[in-house]
Amino acid sequence: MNGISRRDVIAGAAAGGAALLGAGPAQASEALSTLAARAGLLFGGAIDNVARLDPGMTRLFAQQAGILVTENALKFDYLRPDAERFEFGGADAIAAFAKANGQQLRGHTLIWNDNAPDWLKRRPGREVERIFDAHIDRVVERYAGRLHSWDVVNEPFWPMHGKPGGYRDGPWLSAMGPSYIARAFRRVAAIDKTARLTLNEAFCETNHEWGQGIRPRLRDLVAKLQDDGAPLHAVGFQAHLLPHWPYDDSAFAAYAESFAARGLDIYITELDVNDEAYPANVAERDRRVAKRYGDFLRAVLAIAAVRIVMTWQLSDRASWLRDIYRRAGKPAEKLPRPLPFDDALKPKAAVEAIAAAFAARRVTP
Ligand code: 9MR
Repeated sequence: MNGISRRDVIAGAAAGGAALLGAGPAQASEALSTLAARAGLLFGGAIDNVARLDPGMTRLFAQQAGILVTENALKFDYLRPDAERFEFGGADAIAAFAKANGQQLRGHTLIWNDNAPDWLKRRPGREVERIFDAHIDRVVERYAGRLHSWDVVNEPFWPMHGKPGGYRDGPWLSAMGPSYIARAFRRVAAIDKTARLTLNEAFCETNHEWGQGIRPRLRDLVAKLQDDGAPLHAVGFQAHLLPHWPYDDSAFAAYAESFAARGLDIYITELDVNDEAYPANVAERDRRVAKRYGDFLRAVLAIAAVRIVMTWQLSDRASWLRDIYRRAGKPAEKLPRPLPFDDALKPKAAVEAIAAAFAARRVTP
């Protein structure tokens, strides 16, 4: 992509977006949240406080999203810089933003073995258990009755850690073993009577060995939680799609449907498309990304139990993938374009593909 400047990229995508939606920029067209509602779905995206303080981004979220999710603000390490403090400012600001815009809000994520702060890692097991219970009580009480759903536990499995059962390693697993999962769900349910309690997992969408390793383990865990009477309402599939890995969307949809058959809702919680393997040409890259969104959504939206589709942020400008590739030294013009809206917040081909998948949904949820 030598010779293509950032301005060219933005101008090209903006022109493409306007043509795709026919009626001009996204602002003038029907919002994805409106199109989703007609398909019996909530559509939205992850937001952090950087995006919340960016006026263009806040307009985009207000226009397009019926539901938001805290990208980082409710994570343990963000809330708990040290053992004594709870820093609720970031999460409170996002909750207030959602309320002001009439949007629902998902809490992400209460318990995750990843990204534990050092102060927690140094505590003995008994103390970690006490911190776990007290953290859940304090955080869940604060937002009780205000959240659409909680990702109570995020990414329970990471077979690459080599732990028995394929569980993700970290302070909660070390202190309590896998029992921390049911314990978290029970504790949240005792406090928040309205949030849908969700188990959120990564990589189940792919046939890559990571997905193949996690899928049966998640299925068995959910069965056990339900057999034990743990309060679980939904399974979240993140869907950070990596098109250079193997996929069989119908096989994934059949897998997801097996949770629906157990009475659970299905949420697509963190959708984006890593365009690393696609051609450098921006228009072609955006076309391939759009096709991937469309193919994936058409397959999963055939499941009536799918209630939510959320992308991880809305605009390429704030994608987590940008940070990763920037740190890896990728030149600006090769940074990923994984989201429905471009750097200039204009709709890309993916918006049309998502809209078409919503319009084509033929289920009665
Ligand atoms: O997008 C998030 C990034 O800003 C954070 O640095 C990172 C670690 O907290 O988490 C990213 O979000 C992840 C999410 O919480 C769980 N699924 C994978 C997401 C992308 O890494």
